[in-house]
Amino acid sequence: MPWPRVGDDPVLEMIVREEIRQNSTLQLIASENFASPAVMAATGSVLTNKYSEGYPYKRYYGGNMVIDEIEDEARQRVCALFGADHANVQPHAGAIANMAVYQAVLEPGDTVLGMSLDHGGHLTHGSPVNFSGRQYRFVSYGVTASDERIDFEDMAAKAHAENPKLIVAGATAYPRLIDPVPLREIADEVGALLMFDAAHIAGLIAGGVHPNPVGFADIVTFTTHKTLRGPRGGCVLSSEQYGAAIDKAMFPGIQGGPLENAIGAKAIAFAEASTPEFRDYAASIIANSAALAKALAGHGFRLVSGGTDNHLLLIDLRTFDPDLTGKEAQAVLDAAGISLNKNTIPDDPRSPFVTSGIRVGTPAVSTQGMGPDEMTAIAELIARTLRGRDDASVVNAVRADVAELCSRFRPYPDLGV
Ligand code: DSN
Repeated sequence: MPWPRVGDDPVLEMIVREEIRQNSTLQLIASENFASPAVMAATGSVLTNKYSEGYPYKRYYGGNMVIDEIEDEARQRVCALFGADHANVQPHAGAIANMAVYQAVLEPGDTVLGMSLDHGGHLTHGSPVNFSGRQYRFVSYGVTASDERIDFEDMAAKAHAENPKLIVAGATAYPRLIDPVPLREIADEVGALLMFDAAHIAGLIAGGVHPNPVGFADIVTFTTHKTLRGPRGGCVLSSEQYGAAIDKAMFPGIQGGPLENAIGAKAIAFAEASTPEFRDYAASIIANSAALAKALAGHGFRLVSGGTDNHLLLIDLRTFDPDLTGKEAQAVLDAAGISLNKNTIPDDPRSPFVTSGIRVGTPAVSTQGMGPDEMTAIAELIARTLRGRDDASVVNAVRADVAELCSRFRPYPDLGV
């Protein structure tokens, strides 16, 4: 049978255009990365053809002898990587991983403590527009007004007042290290379970530059495609005590057939993340964030919390230009070949569709091998674009400089042109 090739289907040509975009523009979205060719080969492999509902050696379909080996290998590798007892590698996404945990340990209406979305949490940490906020009684904690770091005092007071069954830690737009020790202490004081959503920082933990919540949290969830640099997907780690309930919640509770192509790719990513090279990579993410923070502050941007300990920076644009919104900044930077996202800052006076901030991340540029000198250059490109945002010649000149920079650090030299 003749399979379609580039030229037969416009979508295949669109994929080539996306390869060119990724090779020639700057990817500063904090939750994105460049997966290795091995991870992408597994994602695009024949594993996509297989139905394997169930778990290794307990499937509802035949023909799973190889698939069982692959999924079991993924589970063993991720347990070894993070020192966990039990792993479920089937979640299609981080949101599904969190949903399965809630389904495993909560009843509808139970009280949960989670970080508020507009202080850096996640939709699944209790946003009223998300299933989490609709099915469970979430109470939010956030950051202090003074130093914009997690307000552990307020979290403890709320835990004592509300008696939550579960405390959810973790964030998507928080530039500081999250220490699992005070979280465990607060959970123990009120007899709550502790779930740590490590989606953003899983690679920093695997690379040894952030503390490992396994052993402190009862359950750890994460995505595999952010700092961990694997395929898109999720994972849940737990002690054996919660393993069976989480597995049952994932399948048959929520998902049907797992994406075994993604699971094969996860296994490869877990092996990649256990190498000394990955530890160097994780350290470079942190060093690059620090360099970018310093350079951006030098251009007049205010960094939420005054800096960064991780892979991202949250920038309050108002000191740079009080009229500049995150929405406008994202659009003009896109035109200049710099991809990032608008983001609310704590207690943002503007709506989440407009925002006063942008979020900037270093995982992808660090994968490309860029270092502190390139971070200084990127800060200058961002500042130049935003200062000259009304002048197309400025934006076009930056776009040319971005292309020149990226031509020296192409993530996929064999793809696109
Ligand atoms: N979309 C992810 C992020 O950008 O942080 C969260 O789900």
